[in-house]
Amino acid sequence: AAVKTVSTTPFSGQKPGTSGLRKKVKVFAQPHYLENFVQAVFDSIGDVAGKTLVLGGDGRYHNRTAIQTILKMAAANGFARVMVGRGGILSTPAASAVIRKYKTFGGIILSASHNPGGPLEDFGIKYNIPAGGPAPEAITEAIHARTEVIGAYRIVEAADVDLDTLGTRSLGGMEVQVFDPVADYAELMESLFDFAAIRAAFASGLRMKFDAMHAVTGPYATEILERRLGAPAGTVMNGVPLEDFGHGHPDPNLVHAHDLVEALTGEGAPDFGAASDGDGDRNMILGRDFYVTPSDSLAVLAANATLCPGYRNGLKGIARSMPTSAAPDRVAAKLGIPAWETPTGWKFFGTLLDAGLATFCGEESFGTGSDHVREKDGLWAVLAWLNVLAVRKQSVADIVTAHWTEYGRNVYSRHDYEGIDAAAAEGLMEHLRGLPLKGRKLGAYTVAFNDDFAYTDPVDGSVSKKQGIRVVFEDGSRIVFRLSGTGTEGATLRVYIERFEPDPTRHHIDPQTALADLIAIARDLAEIEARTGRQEPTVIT
Ligand code: VG1
Ligand code: CO
Repeated sequence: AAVKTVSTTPFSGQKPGTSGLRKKVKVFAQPHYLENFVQAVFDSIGDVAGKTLVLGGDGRYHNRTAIQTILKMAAANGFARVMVGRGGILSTPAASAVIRKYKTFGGIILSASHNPGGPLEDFGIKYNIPAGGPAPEAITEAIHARTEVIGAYRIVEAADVDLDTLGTRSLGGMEVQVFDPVADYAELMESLFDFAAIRAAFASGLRMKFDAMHAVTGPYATEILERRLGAPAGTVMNGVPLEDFGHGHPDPNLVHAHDLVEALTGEGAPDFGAASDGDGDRNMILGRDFYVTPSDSLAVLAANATLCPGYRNGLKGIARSMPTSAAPDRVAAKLGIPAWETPTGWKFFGTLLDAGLATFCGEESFGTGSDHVREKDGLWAVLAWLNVLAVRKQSVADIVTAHWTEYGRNVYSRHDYEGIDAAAAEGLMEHLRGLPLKGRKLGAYTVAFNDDFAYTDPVDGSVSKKQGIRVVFEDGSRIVFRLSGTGTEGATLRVYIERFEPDPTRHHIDPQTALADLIAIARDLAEIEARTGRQEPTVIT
């Protein structure tokens, strides 16, 4: 096929955020928009000639169209082979696993994660490096810089490739290998967890619901939970991936995964519930009438890691993002292993995992994972919990409350104000940045220090600034303010609130009650209502 060089002009704003470039489908569908970004990626990652690329996405609207374009551009740019998940499907953690297993020159993942999909909704793209993780900031900055000066892209003129039949075909001299997106991933999970114990637990009556939210984990969960582990048919809900996620918001939290929350409520509810997001990297964990915060989930899994065969020899360290609660740090201290605190976004865990400084990682935003891949991994967390439940034979609630009794409880909540005016949001952050708070008394709390979190990567020395305003009190309580880097409309303010409660008689108190005074302080301090017009957050987790 003929290679065409198409002249183009730069689009402004092709700057990857917390996890890749996310925009409305309408933006991506403009002529040259996707092409410019993809060419900028190929121009920024070194010599691609003769290399292999992994390609796939969460199945949302525009996924197949984008894949056809990227295949033709990969061929024109000299790649020898592209491995595509059948149907264009590949969860984010499965993409990471496949990049690592086949030692490819990285991969391109098409997803806007938990953001809604459809012609009027969101699309996204990101490049993952050969280690399997999201490109670090140096690379995303180079890609962005390239998009600002790009003058041409290369593409072959050829017919679309069949993505639905397994096997290898040729595209302009390049090999396109359509592979089973589930098999390698399922095999990896089987190598980490005690499938025999989990199978026995299901056989003796453990009941579970997994909500795939009509997103990418449907086929993965059905294969692993129902086929390989013998959970009854119907354990997986909403298991067929749809281009618009059934008009849903594929975000596994208490607001958007309401079907699951309802299913886990009341007498006769299953023992265990879990959900994952659009691209399969997030997880929410529920017991009967019990919600496990992602921060607690990481702490509990770390404390119980040796029950899972893949982690029988213990953990090298635990890493968490800065706004994540300090519950995992307490486990690390007890285990005598390092606890790391990184900026928000999985890309910051990569160097720690590569260097063998951490084994488990997590974020308060429903992200949990380990060194088995370089992305957070929703089903991994679900299987880790199943493994722990199968061995300990206790309820989710009993395991978590026993954990709090042993370690104390880091009472935690996040309040999101979505879709606020971008200028107002910037103004609010600027206002907080300048506040002289050290030593000031706010209600019952005295400010120990406040800053804008900056991080120096302990492995490669790279520095990331302005990663969130921290107000830390003398008793260790914290309020953190950040603006989201994944949204596509206006701005989203995230307020993270945390207080340590050592007293077990107070562990049952609802976090919104236990944190009420800090929540009020946060609102006052940031002047949220005056600056955004909002009296209440849109989402509380
Ligand atoms: C959010 C979360 C962050 C997560 C990121 C990508 O980013 O807070 O912890 O890593 O989403 O997750 P932000 O900048 O909107 O707060 V995913 O599942 O969208 O790839
Ligand atoms: Co995601």
